Amino acid sequence: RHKFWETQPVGQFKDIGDSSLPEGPIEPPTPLSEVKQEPYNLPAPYEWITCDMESEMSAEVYNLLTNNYVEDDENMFRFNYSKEFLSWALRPPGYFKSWHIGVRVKASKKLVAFVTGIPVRIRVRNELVTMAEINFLCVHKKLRSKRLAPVMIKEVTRRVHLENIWQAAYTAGVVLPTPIATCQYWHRSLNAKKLIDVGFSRLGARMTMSRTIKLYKLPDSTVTPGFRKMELRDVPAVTRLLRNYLSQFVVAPDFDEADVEHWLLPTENVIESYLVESPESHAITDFCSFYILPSSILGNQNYSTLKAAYSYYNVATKTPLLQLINDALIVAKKKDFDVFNALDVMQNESFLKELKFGPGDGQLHYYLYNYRIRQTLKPSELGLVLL
Ligand code: MYA
Ligand code: JJ1
Repeated sequence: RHKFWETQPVGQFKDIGDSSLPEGPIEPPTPLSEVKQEPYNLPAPYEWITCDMESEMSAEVYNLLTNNYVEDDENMFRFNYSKEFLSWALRPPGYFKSWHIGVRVKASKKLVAFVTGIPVRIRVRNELVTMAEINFLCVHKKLRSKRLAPVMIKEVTRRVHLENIWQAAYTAGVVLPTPIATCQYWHRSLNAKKLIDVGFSRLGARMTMSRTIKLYKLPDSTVTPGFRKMELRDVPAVTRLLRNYLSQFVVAPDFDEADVEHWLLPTENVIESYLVESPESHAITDFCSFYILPSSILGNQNYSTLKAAYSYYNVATKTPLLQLINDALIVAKKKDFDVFNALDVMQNESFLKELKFGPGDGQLHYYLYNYRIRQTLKPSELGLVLL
């Protein structure tokens, strides 16, 4: 059934429930001298390129993804990651340019496929594992189903191995062998009228437009005293809060101050982070963040872009989590986002229903490469959000 994935060191469907298999690496590292030194062969018309995300290449990558990346099951919306977002997502501390891989047509130089890795430290229970996070796998619509994706995956694997890294983490909307967890997308309407007009959501039974708009109404300003935007000086305090919070999950990133500065410090049109500074003690007690990922609206006369915010990492030690996220919704509404999305990871279940999120029609499956987990995890055991 999975001609490619059956050959890879990933949990296989036939092994589900086999408790004799140990947790940890599926195969041992090989000596670096035994890692293939030359790139894998591509079909003759194509060639590999390493994409410099600081050069004009980034515009080509942006165009490929804008026209060919992930869509919903009815092909009504397509992720539209911005150039600034891609530059941020692909250049964290310690990134490798060689992991930003393109395929282009030799004759025309046209970019037709892309895949990326970035380095990350992930803790699985008590084990710290250096991994690659694989994302932005994309093959041009006209070149689908020609088995290009397996070659791209083998090539990124080879380049990760060359850096002496032997595990990876990735997410996908499709089921592959085999998810460590399956998560549900939830959506909180901020601009209910537009969402209905573009087919993102529907008018509920026995609901009118005006009742719906009223249902999702939010206050004009945040309610938590001391709620403010995160700044550079907050990095040490936020790192402490986040490290302590993430320690409770089975799978979570191991963030140091450099990672927090990169991944959580606000960047215009990319990532927003807020925190609560106690008006008395000035202690940083709570923290919330969302990243900005619009979707193209395919074939609508009136609208071309859906402005979406995605819940990222949130930590509440003093403010109730519900109130903290409600403040995030208020901020997102003020900034004109149409919808606020969240997965049911970490403690998100505790606020989704009460804050009027509804379940989406999409799921997100989480995977590890060359690392076996004994049992499928609950979404609430995951402390990891990929972009
Ligand atoms: S997830 C986002 C993926 N991108 C999209 O969905 C964008 C729109 N779609 C496309 O561009 C294409 O349909 C893609 C497949 C490129 C997805 N992850 O070339 P094919 C398997 C892994 O004929 P195409 C993200 O970015 C499929 O099961 N495998 O198919 C994370 C089949 O194998 P098998 C996938 O449709 C990516 C084979 O590919 C995916 O033309 C993580 C068919 O190839 C998928 N999303 O192209 C990648 N979709 O026969 C893995 C299909 O066995 C990383 N397939 O069933 C692994 C770790 C590597 C590093 C390791 C380091 C140590
Ligand atoms: O956005 C998604 N679904 C939306 C739109 C559905 C349009 C028709 N298919 C949705 N809307 C309902 C919202 C409603 C608001 C009021 C309350 C009730 C709910 O469900 C879905 C997620 O649900 N998104 C996708 O399908 C996009 C792909 C998801 C997989 C992503 C894989 C990415 C891999 C990257 O590494």
